[in-house]
This record gives sequence, structure tokens and C-alpha cells, in this order.
Amino acid sequence: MERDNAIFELIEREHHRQQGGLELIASENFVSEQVMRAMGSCLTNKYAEGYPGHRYYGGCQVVDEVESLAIERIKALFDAEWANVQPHSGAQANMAVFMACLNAGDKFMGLNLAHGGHLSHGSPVNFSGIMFQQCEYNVCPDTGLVDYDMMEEVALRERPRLIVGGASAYSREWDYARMRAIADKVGAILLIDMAHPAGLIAAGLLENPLKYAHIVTSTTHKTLRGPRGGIILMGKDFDNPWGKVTKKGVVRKMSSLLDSAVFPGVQGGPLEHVIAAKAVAFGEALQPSFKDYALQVRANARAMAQALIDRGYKICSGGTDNHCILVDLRTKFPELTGKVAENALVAADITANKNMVPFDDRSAFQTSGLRLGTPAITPRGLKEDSMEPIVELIDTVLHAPEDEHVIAAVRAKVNEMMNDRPMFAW
Ligand code: DSN
Repeated sequence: MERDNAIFELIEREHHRQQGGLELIASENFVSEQVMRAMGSCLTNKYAEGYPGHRYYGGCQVVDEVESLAIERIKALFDAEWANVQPHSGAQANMAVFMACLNAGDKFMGLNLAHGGHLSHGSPVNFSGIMFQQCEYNVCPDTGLVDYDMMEEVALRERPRLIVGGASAYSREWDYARMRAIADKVGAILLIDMAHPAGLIAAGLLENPLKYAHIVTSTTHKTLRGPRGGIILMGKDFDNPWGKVTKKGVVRKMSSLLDSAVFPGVQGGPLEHVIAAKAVAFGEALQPSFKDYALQVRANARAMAQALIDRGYKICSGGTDNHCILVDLRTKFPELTGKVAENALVAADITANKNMVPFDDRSAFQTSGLRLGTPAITPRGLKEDSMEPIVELIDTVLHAPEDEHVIAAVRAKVNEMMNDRPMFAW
């Protein structure tokens, strides 16, 4: 077979982009070489519909061991009683939970998308908002923190069957105990989607939602530094039946409902090569050095937030407890949209994304915010002392987003800073 130059040249170009740039997208990361190797292995050739020991195909004896190891490791990492490692993504993990816990048309509650929530927590263009009825809670206008009083008020009024916590642009710790109390008060199931801070939780730097939530979902590729994918976990509530009765009158355990919801509910054959890479990443996260990584991610985020504040930027909620920083551009640059800022930064090889800020007066396509994060620059070896110089580069671009000379000069500095750093130096 001839080499597919078209694709391999594109991969090489992407490699070059990643190598020379500053990756500040809060949901991205750089995986280790062994995570990459597991993903690019012969396991991709195997069909394995079903679960270890109960497959619909022969020849699954090896992938059974791979998947069992991934389950064992993720349970150890988060002190879980039960895990499903098959979801292809975080959104699919959430979809499976909705399928297991709700009937079409049931009501659930999630964080307002415009206040940092996620598409799969009730956006009208996502399955969650199309097939189910969403009610929502906000962050407080004065503090930028989740408004738990509002959450309770809405829960008591709307009686959702499922309450979802977790966000894609929220930089503060969650009050899981209060959320569980609210869920218990209205008889709702509590789902925490920890996709963003999962790595910091695994390292023990943030509260573990498994102690409070009935069900926890996550992606594996953000702060957890694994391959792209999803997981579903349960703690002490794993054995609870939640009243879904089968046609034969059997009340099924939630763990069994969730397994069936993933396969055959919303997915077919699992991606065993990705599950192997997940197992490798979970093994890495169980090593003591992962805690050093997570500590550095958080230290870098704090230093970056402070450097931004020192230059007059407004940070939503006033700072960060995790890896993520949401900048409200309006205070410093009232006319600058997130869209223009994102494009100018990308031209300077600094990748970040536009994001709505709470109570934004611009649309999701323009936005007044910029989301930044430190999970991906940290494995490249950058520490606190690099954060002020990085903020200076960002600030220079945002002062002159249409000036090609300024952008070219910043790009040269970014490339000089990054070109010789290995993709994964941790
Ligand atoms: N798209 C992800 C993020 O960037 O936060 C969430 O799934």
C-alpha cells in the first residue's frame, strides 16, 4: 500500500503546530508516549461488544484483561465501587446516564450553559435539551460562584428527577455536600460531571465528588491527561435500585442500568485501543509524580490569573481553584470580542477559546470572554515563572489584535519559547 502522503503531511503539520505553540485551551492536554502507543496499537482491530467475560464476539480474552485492568485502575484512582470505561466521550457518558435515570420528557436541572455549563447538561441543540426538559441554576452575579440557594429554590419548585453539577468554564470548587442535600430533599439523582477538574481530583487537590454524588461522569483527556474518551463511576450508591422496572417486573440495580445504557443503549463496539490507553493514563495518574503534575497545573493557573489581574483584566469569580481561568474582556477592552481575541491569539500561535461569561451581553458566537487553562502547558515543562511572560504576550496581542507586525513578533517569541520543549516532559 502506498503511503498516504495527504494525511501524513497534515499530521506532520499539526505536530508542528502543537510543538511550536502555546496551548492554553483549558480542556486540552498532551499525552505521554505510552498513552499514544496504546492508542495506535492492534487493539483497534478487535470487535468486543459487551463487557469482560460477556461478549458477543470470540477472541476477546486479551481485551477482556485490558478492559478489566482499566476498570480496576480507575476504581483505585477515585475510590469508586463501580466503573464503566467504554463511553467514547464525556457527552456519551452523560447520554448513557440520562438514558438510565430518566424517561423521555422527564425534567432535570443543570448549570445554565451561558454561566459555564456544558452542552450535554441541557442545551436546546443537544440530546439533553431535545429529549428531556431542562430547568437551570445560575452563578451569582456578584461573586461568580454557583448560586446554591437558587439551585435549591428551582429544585423545590420544579422537582427535577436528576440534578447535574459540573461545568466547562467554572474555576471554583463545588459544594457537593450541599448539592446532595438538595437532591435528597427532592428525591433526585445527583450526577456530577467532573470532566474538567478530574486530574486535580485524582491527585487529591480538590474534593472527590464520588463521596457525595450518586453517579459521576468524566472525560479522560482533560486534566486527567489520557486519550480522548469518557467514563462513568459510582461510589457507595452503586448498588441502589432506582425504581426503573423492567417489563418482567424486575427492579434493576443502577450499575446494571448504566452498563446497558452505554451498550447497547447508546454505543456499539467499544474502542479497546482507547480503553488500553485509558488504562495506561490511569496507571500514570496513580503514580506519585502525577500529584506533582496536578500541583503544578494549579500553581500555574494561579500565577497566570494573578498576572492577568495585575494587568487590569477581570477574572470571573476573582481567581481560580483549579486549572481554568475565565477572563471577562469587557473591563479592559470593552470593544474587543472573544472571537476577535481568539483569532488574533491563534495567529500568534497562542491557542485559547472564546467563551461566554456569566450575564454576557454578546452571543455565543462573539462572546465577551476568553477561557484559558494550564493543563497542556504544564507537561511541556512551564512553571510559575513563565506565566507573567506568557500573559505579557497575550496582553500585547490583545492591545493590537489587527496588527500583523505585532502578531508576527509575538509568534516568533512563542515559537522560541516552545520549539525545543518536548511535547511531554513530565
Ligand atoms: N468541549 C469541552 C471543553 O472545551 O470544555 C467540553 O466538553
